[in-house]
Amino acid sequence: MHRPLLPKDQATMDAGAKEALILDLHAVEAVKLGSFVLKSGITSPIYLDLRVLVSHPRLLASVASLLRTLPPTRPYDLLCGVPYTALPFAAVLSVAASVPMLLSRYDDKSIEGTFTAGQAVLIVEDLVTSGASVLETVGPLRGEGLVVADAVVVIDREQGGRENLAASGVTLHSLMTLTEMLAVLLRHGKVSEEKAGEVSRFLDANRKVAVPVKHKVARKSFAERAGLAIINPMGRKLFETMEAKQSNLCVAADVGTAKELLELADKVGPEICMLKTHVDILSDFTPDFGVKLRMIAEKHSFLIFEDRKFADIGNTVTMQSEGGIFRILDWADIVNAHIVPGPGIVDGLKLKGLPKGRGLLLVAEMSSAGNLAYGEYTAAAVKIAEQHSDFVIGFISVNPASWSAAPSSPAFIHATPGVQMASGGDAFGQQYNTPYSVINDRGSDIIIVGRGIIKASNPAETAREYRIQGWQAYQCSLS
Ligand code: S5P
Repeated sequence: MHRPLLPKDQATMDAGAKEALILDLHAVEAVKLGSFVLKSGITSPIYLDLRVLVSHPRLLASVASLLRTLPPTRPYDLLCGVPYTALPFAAVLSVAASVPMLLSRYDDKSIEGTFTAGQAVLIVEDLVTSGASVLETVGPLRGEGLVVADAVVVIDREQGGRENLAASGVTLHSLMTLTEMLAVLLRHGKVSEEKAGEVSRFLDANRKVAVPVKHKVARKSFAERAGLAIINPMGRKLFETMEAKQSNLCVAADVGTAKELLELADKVGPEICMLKTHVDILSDFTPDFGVKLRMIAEKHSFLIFEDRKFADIGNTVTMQSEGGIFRILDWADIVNAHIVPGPGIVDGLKLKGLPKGRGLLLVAEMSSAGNLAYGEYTAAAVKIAEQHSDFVIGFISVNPASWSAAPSSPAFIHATPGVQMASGGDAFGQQYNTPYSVINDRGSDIIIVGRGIIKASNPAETAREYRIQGWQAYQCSLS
């Protein structure tokens, strides 16, 4: 871990160097006076545009070396500039201090560079008004498990950014405030008394600029997404079933016998879009199981998902899915697979599954405590799905809203296990979230409910309650 760079106190920063920088900024027209609408929406009589510094290497170097004098509250391992103006500041600082840098992309918020969760990142920014831009960069970094405690900035416009950032756990360290800058410009005759007064009055009137609330991007409806799943008939069918039955409930039929399973399927059938099976736990399995289950599925219009979680090389999974006692591909519409073996597992399942019109869910995340499916692993699942979007219909996921680094296409469906009416867990690390949290907060589409329904005294009635909860959460997420 890198120590704070030159741990000199801000107060002791060379006042001469700061004054020279302010005059230089004025000379290169980084400071403009007039009437300007800022990113935060307020109209300002002063505009600071530090982008011009890319044309002045000497000034760029001086800004970077002055930023090095600002002591952060904790040591850091990495630097990350807020796009775009501060990127060259961070780059120059990175080279001068030999501290590696990350690039946070402005468009999709993905992060370029090498890092591990738990490392501390120092944010580098040109100006802070409300702090919104800094927070837009901090969010995805924290989403990757990185620690962000400090931001260094050239100019603090003193308009609430320091307080807004502190409220989000980020301490702001500025080279100068707008007031300090104005005082220097006034002393050197670069601004009139009248203009300086106008700027001070403006600052006094705008001490608290709130971070603009980004409007939640409305999600597409299942009907719209059915239209997007053009090359994937099983994905489309699932979306259409959900829309037609107003159900995003999948029951996990984890019962011990085929007899119980078929009875349960008939009872909960009207409420569900999909029934999930673990065929290898049925003690009385017979070859006619699939035919019987398909009849019930047709009667109630739901899809059958065998939760086999294939995890072997392509050649083996081809045989496992088609043959053996269970002959899964004869009766299951959808199966799922881990991506541990790499994309060959999808090729293997696709070989026999695609001609039968079946679909595949990739296990991108898991619900159990301490599982290893996160970060790059999850992103790899998205990539594999995109490469096989004719066969992969979506994912087993837990928090797809957090996949900002690699968001999945709306043509893919997300099904989430670990759902009960109250959050909590079981004795083996299962972790439960509520239907509302799973669909509305975590951005999933389908709730997979096992014991919450099958252990209830009236599974049909309980399934109805879960269907209503899940569907209401979906409708809420559309508005
Ligand atoms: O990460 C996972 C993936 C799956 S498919 N966590 C899970 O719990 N599952 C399955 O969902 C699990 O095998 C079980 O069939 C169901 C959850 O059951 P419940 O009784 O805990 O609701």
